[in-house]
Amino acid sequence: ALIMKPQVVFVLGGPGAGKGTQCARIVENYSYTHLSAGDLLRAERSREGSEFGQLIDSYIKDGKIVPVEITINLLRKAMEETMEMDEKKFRFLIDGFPRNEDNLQGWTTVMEGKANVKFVLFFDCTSEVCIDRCLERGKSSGRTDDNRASLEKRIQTYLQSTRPIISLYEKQGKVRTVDASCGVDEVFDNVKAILDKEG
Ligand code: UP5
Ligand code: MG
Repeated sequence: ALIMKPQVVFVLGGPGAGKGTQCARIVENYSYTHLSAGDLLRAERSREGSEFGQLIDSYIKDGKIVPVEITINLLRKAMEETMEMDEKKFRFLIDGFPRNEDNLQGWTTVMEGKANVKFVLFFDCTSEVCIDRCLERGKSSGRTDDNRASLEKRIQTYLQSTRPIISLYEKQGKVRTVDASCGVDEVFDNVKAILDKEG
């Protein structure tokens, strides 16, 4: 069978910017498979017999970025499994990755030539909006990092490590920026305009 090369859109933005929410909307309307690196890490954390459970747990609570060897394997496996189940599913939204130099290097090492990064969808809003949304969600999410102490670290990590990655892609003309500070529907209108243009 002819196996298509995976087509990837990296979805980036601060904690709580709405990456997961908008990816869910995209999946309803376009032929993309959503892979959240954070969700994959949280699933691995609670997988029986995982050797990385404790490490992932402490990194997430501290808002630190897990070593890429772990994350890239989870992503690669998820992409492979998706394409093995349905060869038409070769378009991926990779949500919350790459977050730092280490992530980017790991991606390049493992995936260069094996997947095409089409562009970066960047959900842009202020840290205040990010914090408010995560604290609001924290009332019911059960996420160990939706508290003020973890959030401060997540924001710090985002500003120090992830923004430079977005800037790097920006220099390559690969960033599509969405104003993420408005309501969910309005943000999605903006997303649609981009995806309809990019195909
Ligand atoms: N909400 C969403 N959109 C809204 C809107 N337009 N108006 C009002 N409210 C809106 O949304 C967050 C909350 O806001 C929700 O309650 C939603 O209803 C509301 P969501 O869509 O979940 O935002 P998202 O950007 O996905 O926020 P998330 O918290 O998932 O972002 P993070 O990037 O912080 O979390 P992630 O799961 O990606 O990573 C968690 C941790 O995992 C990281 O801190 C890190 O420790 C680790 N990690 C790695 O180490 N490596 C990786 O590659 C990935 C993660
Ligand atoms: Mg998310």
